[in-house]
Amino acid sequence: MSVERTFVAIKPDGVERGLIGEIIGRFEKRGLKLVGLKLMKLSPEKAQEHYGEHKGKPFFDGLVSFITSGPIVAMVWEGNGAITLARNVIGATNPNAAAPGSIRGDLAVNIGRNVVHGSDGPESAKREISIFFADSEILPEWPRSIDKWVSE
Ligand code: D4T
Repeated sequence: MSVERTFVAIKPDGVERGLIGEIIGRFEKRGLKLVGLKLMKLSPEKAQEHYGEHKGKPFFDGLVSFITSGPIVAMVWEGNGAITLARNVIGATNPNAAAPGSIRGDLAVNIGRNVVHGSDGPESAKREISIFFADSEILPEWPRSIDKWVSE
């Protein structure tokens, strides 16, 4: 499994509900490495770009107004197979179907308030990281002392 980087965001509901520490802790504990982090308010333009694939769908306008309604926490996490791993930590899009133990399975009940986002593949990870972060805002490489205890 190769080392990947993935984009994860805590949505406004997660921030409002005081779940920032809880959510970041789950990725940390799993062993992923944080290489980018910022608290920000998303512009409608960036929100439409980020959710471009959903343009025209019935939930699109509500999704854009929700994601721009308050601060979000934008992050880049790195690790072996990080994209799939982060999706598993997050759980199914609809919290009703999300496995217990996942973020959505433990902390959310509604698809429109599912507290966190994670890239769904290598292309979207690359695209989303570039929407939210300048290259200079992400650590190029960060040798962490516990790395040898997380991956052989
Ligand atoms: P995000 O992108 O928020 O991590 O969600 P997913 O990657 O898990 O799911 P998605 O792209 O299919 O949906 C994006 C976003 O739209 C909301 N949504 C989705 C909604 O409010 N109603 C819906 O019917 C669907 C399909 C939830 C996540």
